Amino acid sequence: MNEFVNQILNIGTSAIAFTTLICFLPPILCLRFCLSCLKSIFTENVSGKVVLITGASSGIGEHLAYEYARRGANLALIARRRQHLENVAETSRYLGAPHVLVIPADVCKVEDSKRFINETVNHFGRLDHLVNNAGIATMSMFEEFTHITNAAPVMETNFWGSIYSTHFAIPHLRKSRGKIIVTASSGAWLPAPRMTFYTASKAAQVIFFETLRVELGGDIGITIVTPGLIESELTKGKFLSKEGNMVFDKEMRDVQVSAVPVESVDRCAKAIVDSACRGDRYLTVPSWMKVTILWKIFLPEILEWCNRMSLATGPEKPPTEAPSKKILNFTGLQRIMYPPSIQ
Ligand SMILES: NC(=O)c1ccc[n+]([C@@H]2O[C@H](COP(=O)([O-])OP(=O)(O)OC[C@H]3O[C@@H](n4cnc5c(N)ncnc54)[C@H](OP(=O)(O)O)[C@@H]3O)[C@@H](O)[C@H]2O)c1
Ligand SMILES: *[C@@H]1O[C@H](CO)[C@@H](O)[C@H](O)[C@H]1NC(C)=O
Ligand SMILES: *[C@@H]1O[C@H](CO)[C@@H](O)[C@H](O)[C@H]1NC(C)=O
Ligand SMILES: CC(=O)N[C@H]1CO[C@H](CO)[C@@H](O)[C@@H]1O
Repeated sequence: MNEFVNQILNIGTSAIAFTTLICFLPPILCLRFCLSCLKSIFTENVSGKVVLITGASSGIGEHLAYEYARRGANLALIARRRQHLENVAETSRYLGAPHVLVIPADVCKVEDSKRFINETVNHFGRLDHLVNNAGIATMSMFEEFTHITNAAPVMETNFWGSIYSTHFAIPHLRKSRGKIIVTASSGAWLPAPRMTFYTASKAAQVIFFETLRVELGGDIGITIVTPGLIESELTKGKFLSKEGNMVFDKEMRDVQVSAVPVESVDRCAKAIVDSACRGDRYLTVPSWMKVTILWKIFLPEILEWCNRMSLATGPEKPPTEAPSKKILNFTGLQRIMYPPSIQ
């Protein structure tokens, strides 16, 4: 019987899905538009509120701190490099953050996550926004990892790191009817070679927080951010090597980024805080990256083929021979497409 029902559904659902889409999509789009207008008017004022940012020592996290600071929020800044955090804290105070707490910690360690949430709430008495932003990337082919466990820190940082802090923050966010902001990545749906672990960790993050959003209902808002390419240490060429060390390699960066325009980190941070304050469910910056979702759904073979053709090289050739790097080199587009800070 169940087989029969499934057979009927296999045939029938496409037609049903199509008609429901035709009937429901226009009113839903209208409603969504009206709601987004309303949300822009009644946007959250974070002045005097408490915002915790992980990965605040550089890149997107650092500039999120500045953006929240300009709006008068109190900050708790988390990362491993204390001196970098102290510098970010000083600039944040100068920009308007009333109180800034610096807590050096490793998001991969569950005890550290417990401690920084606890310290923040003990110090400020509340927590309003939790920004799960700390993350690392890889730039090696899967087969190049001779010790496969060398790649484990990617999942530990990007996935587990954001989950530990969320676990300890939720009771406090419930009290303040607060928000969770997650810096995932467009890599969550884009199969970029040399980034298997990175893209997997980001896809895991996206579906985790989508599911959590259903569990939480309206009590805690969740904004999932899927950036394209943003000016930061990551796009300067910082990544986890196949030997398991954090390294800087500008040539490899050129291979991976190629002639794709890199968005300014200031604009990215402003877009994220605007979006979080509006209570958006999703944000993609730069917004043109959204078109790649359509490619993924309707032209997956072409997307995979283009990525393979431009980025991948056989084992006999060095990665710097990849067409993506050659295009960048021949056209001289780097000066136009990359912000000066990462050239
Ligand atoms: N830049 C892009 O193009 C881009 C695109 C899509 C998504 N993203 C995502 O954006 C987020 C921010 O990255 P970014 O681009 O701004 O790169 P970034 O400049 O390298 O910043 C990464 C931040 O994460 C922190 N971090 C790394 N591992 C940590 C750990 N175990 N514990 C605590 N903090 C840790 C780093 O600080 P310490 O080293 O001091 O600990 C640093 O502050 C990441 O999740 C990244 O995946 C970036
Ligand atoms: C935000 O709230 C603060 C006080 O909490 C107030 O001084 C400020 O004017 C508000 N800003 C806006 C844009 O409403
Ligand atoms: C958390 O804070 C409380 C004080 O509010 C303290 O008693 C407790 O030991 C702290 N726990 C951890 C793990 O830091
Ligand atoms: C435009 C550009 O960057 N050209 C470089 C291409 O690569 C050669 C050799 O690596 C460089 O000498 C050029 O400057």
